[in-house]
Amino acid sequence: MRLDYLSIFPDYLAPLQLSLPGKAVASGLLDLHVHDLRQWTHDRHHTTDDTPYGGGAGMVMKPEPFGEAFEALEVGAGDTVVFTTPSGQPFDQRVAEDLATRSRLVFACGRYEGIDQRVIDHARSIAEVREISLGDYVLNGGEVAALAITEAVVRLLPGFMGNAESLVEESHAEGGLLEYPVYTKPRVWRDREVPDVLLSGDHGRIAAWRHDQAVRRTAERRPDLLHPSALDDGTPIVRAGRGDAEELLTLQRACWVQEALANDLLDIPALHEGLDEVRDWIGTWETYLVRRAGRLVGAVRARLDGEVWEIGRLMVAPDLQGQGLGRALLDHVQAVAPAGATSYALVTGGRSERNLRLYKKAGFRLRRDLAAPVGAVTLTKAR
Ligand code: JCZ
Repeated sequence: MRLDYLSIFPDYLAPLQLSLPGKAVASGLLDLHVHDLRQWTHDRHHTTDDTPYGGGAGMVMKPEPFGEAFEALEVGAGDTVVFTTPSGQPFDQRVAEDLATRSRLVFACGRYEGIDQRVIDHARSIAEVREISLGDYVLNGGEVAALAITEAVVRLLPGFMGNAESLVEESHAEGGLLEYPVYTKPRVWRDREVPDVLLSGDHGRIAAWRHDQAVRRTAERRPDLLHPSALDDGTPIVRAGRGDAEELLTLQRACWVQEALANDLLDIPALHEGLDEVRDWIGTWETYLVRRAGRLVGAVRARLDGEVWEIGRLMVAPDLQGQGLGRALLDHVQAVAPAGATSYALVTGGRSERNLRLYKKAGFRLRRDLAAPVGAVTLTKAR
């Protein structure tokens, strides 16, 4: 894996050369490059920031040095550019696992009030972009967040410090529970004894005690992890029933407002649908849903029209887009197509770049020769 870091404080990232990533570099597993962003400035003062348009406190990072850096480093298709920002997607083990599959990560570390938005938009046009938050607190810059993300990702790489076994028994792999408490010698320390069960030699009792401790801790500290939907890994996709109509209508409104804005269309039929229409289509279309923490966050529907498996209303809650939920739903709805289907078809906004990219990645092709509503396009794929 190749890792690049763009920062005006490259010394902040010095720990990367030591420690765990350092060993992975020595072994050839990692190709790691820290860059001083100021090398892509041209004025005497190596300026990387300027005052914000529209006014307001603080300074904003100028776009040009980042643009030149992307060019000099040949950032392009297949690369993932990571912007660390408090307004990004919360970082967790799933995100780390996803990033660990990439061949190249480029960390753009901001300072001050952040980076000119056009840098992120531009990066999205040349590579894949992830905006990631370490958590709901504010750091002075992106460097520490980039370090944390790096450590979480690098330890997952196949071949890193014989991780194969050690990763199996982990906190968040362990049934989604927090870790049980651990003890070592001496058996008595400052009048505190190691729990007897751990000295019993009874592996069944030990496992049961540890599990019980893990559940207690989780209930006390992280009740959110005990929610039924947090317990299953992966993305369970379930068939919708009539009782899902209210939530589906809410999701549909959120998604179609966004779709209308993206396509400069104020009038999209789906925006005017009410509960009765949604109940109707749950009855006539096969509809599939994804929930997160009990909340409906994604849906898709399909029906057979002759030999065409007509897919529609692929919706992901606006705050959870870009995490692969749309792709998971799209893959699922294709997988459940009946035997009689010989092709898939779907309609989407002609200017919904992100939707079009998703469909094209999934093998769908634009069909200008086929009819579509105003502002929309039809895409098809052979089965
Ligand atoms: C740039 N301030 C980049 C990220 N989770 C989290 N907290 N704070 C950050 C962050 C703060 C920043 C910059 C200027 C990331």
